[in-house]
Amino acid sequence: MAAGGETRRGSGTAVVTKTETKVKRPDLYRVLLLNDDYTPMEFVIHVLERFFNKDRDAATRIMLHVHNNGVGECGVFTYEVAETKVTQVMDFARKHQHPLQCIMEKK
Ligand code: TYC
Repeated sequence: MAAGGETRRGSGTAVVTKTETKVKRPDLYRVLLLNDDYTPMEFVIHVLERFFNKDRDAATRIMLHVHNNGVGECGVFTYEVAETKVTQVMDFARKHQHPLQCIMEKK
């Protein structure tokens, strides 16, 4: 019982109420990078290091996976964090005039 209340009654009895505590796991979203023919491999590795905190090895593996398979996962986040990552990557790619695409999808 997380919270309760007691209502006194005239006859000396009481009604005890209970508030249920429900755990709600947040919805999770995958952030994905899409392959294209023009964005330099080195730029994609840098994006993965800078915005997804990957070390050089992990960043290189993910970049090559995207290059070879067309799409790959950078990380899994709650909605607001995923949205922020997508915006950061898209702004950074646009600033450097690369066509790199970053999207999110519900898990
Ligand atoms: N295919 C790109 C190239 O050959 C590299 C690349 C990898 C681009 C991953 C985008 O999400 C990407 N230069």
